[in-house]
Amino acid sequence: MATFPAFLFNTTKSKPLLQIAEKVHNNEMISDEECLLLFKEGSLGFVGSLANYIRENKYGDKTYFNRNFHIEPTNVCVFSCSFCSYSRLYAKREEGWELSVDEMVDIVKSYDGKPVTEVHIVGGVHPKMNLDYFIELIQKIHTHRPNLHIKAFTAVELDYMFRKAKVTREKGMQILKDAGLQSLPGGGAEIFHPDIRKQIAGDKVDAEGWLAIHEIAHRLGVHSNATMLYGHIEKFEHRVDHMRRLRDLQNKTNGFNTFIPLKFRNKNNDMSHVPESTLIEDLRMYAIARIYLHNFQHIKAYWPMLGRHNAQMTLSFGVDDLDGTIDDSTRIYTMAGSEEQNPTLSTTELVQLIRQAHRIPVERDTLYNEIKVYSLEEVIAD
Ligand code: V47
Ligand code: SF4
Repeated sequence: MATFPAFLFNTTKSKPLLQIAEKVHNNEMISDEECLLLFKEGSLGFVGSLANYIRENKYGDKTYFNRNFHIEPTNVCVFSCSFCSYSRLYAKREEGWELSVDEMVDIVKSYDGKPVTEVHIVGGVHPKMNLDYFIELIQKIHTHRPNLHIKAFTAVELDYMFRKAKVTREKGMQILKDAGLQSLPGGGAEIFHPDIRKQIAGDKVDAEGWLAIHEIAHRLGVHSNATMLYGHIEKFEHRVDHMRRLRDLQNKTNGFNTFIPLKFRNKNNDMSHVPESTLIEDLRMYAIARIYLHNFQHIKAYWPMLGRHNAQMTLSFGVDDLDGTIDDSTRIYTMAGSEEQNPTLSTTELVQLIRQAHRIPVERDTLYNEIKVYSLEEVIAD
């Protein structure tokens, strides 16, 4: 049991903030209004102390990571999200790539004998890569390495795939599950509120569609993650609205594994004029997510986009999980201006990063079953 930061009761002057501290102390959920108040008035020290208490109460010093690798089938995309530095349908078509099923299976084969537990497959929405194409991909990967957990396709990709194939979302999801799909990643959520969504991602699946696809997946026993793209033109109200919708769905299904706040990066996209959030805002975002999303077991930081040293800091602000190991060759963030131009870390380096933050590294599988707890002295073989 972690010790509650009781000094907050003496040092906090604002009565509404005190009430929030009391709720956290009593393990009660906070309201939307209280969440908004945290965004508007909660200092980094205040929200950080509460979030760290919640995190340590749940896991102590344990910090999770998994050994995964990414496959990006294509960066060609029929949509045109204004924050995206990645899609190459209309502009710079010559920089587009399209992998064949066999090329992707070859990538999987290149990890034969390596101790990876998950493949994460996400890309642009290619007009010609259809449901049959992806069924074949999932089947071939699953046949080749049945123990490799396949986490694939955002709700945006799935919505397009199912509509094109003229199958219901239920049927489409069942077919992919039968082929070997086991989890959904959390991308494509961006900001749910229509006032913002129509400005930054107006032509792809809306909030209701994104949530419906995740609900269907959860009902079929396919767990998923949830993200939020923050720190651009949205207001704090939109962040609260976004997290409320996720919290409500989680109350219904309990199918989300983790929440991943994604910091907007402003290079090489149509929103380059929008300044990026500061580190203080980033840490407050993680902490407030940990406080508000009481029914989410995990809060994850994706270090390739935050930068490894900033990601280390989030471990004191509510985050219990660091993503991005082994050979994270995803290009979405390097293209969007992350300072991590070479987003790969060996397991040794990731374990060191966690230890430097005075936490205990724990390798997990996709569903957060613990594979290995690393002692402080142990030397790791990659
Ligand atoms: O939906 C795109 C984001 C997401 C930018 O589920 C950008 O385990 C910042 O969802 N600045 C895709 N973000 C990546 C994603 C993800 C990543 C890691 C782990 C998991 C998981 C999911 O990337 C998109 C969008 O929100 N994104 N462009 C940008 N300029
Ligand atoms: Fe396409 Fe995804 Fe980029 Fe939007 S964020 S343009 S859906 S690749």
